[in-house]
Amino acid sequence: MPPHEIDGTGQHHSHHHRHASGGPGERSLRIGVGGPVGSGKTTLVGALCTLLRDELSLAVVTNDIFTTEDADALRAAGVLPIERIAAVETGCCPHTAIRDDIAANLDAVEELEARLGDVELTLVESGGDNLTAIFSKGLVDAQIFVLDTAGGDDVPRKGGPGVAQADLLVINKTDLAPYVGSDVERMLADAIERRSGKPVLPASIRSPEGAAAIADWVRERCRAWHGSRVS
Ligand SMILES: Nc1nc2c(ncn2[C@@H]2O[C@H](COP(=O)(O)OP(=O)(O)OP(=O)(O)O)[C@@H](O)[C@H]2O)c(=O)[nH]1
Ligand SMILES: [Mg+2]
Repeated sequence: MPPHEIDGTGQHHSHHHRHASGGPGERSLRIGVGGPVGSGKTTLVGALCTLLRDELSLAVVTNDIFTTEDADALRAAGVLPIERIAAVETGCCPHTAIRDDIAANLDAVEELEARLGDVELTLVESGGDNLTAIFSKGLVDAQIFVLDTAGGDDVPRKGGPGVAQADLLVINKTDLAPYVGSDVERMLADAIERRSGKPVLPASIRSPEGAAAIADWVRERCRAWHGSRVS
């Protein structure tokens, strides 16, 4: 029975009590990519695919509320074979609660891993306002949070779970900072102050190479997860 389906007894079944099974080395490393609408999450996921696809077996899960636009964009860009990209429509079901999004995502991740067989890294892009799901340790092993200079340079100062807790914070669109009156140095300093030593990286992903430092961080996480299997 698919998640959320109601059976003849009127009972609501969902899989939200499930947790990710398998530990380091036993399945793909699952990394969530979250952040405000338009900050560059899909662009980052595409760039990471381009930079890492020759050395790692990759899969991608996208989350849109009512469409599959992000998955369509990545498929159209040809960053991975289309069968390695899956879309979850988070708003498609009348019973959707945030916790159920974890189950729908977990189903998508596990389906990709089972079907493709060899996945080493799965990137999960969260819908813009769907923070809880992407920060669940039941879904992903690590999180990247993407802010951008056009979203206002006071966002890192204001903090919040993405800024404070993500394993990697990206300040994207540094190329736009002069045009939108944002101070990148201040954004970086404010972010560092709120993150007790966790990394912060500036980026401008106008081409995949703009995500090179982020790809290095992902590569390192993958190496730690898979041990000697990834060289
Ligand atoms: N100038 C500039 N534009 C960027 C950069 N990164 C992404 N963009 C552009 O910003 C827009 C939004 O990027 P997306 O990757 O779709 O953002 P998103 O966070 O996935 O958006 P949603 O999924 O709708 O929340 C696109 O037009 C990108 O081309 C950057 O570093 N610099
Ligand atoms: Mg997107």
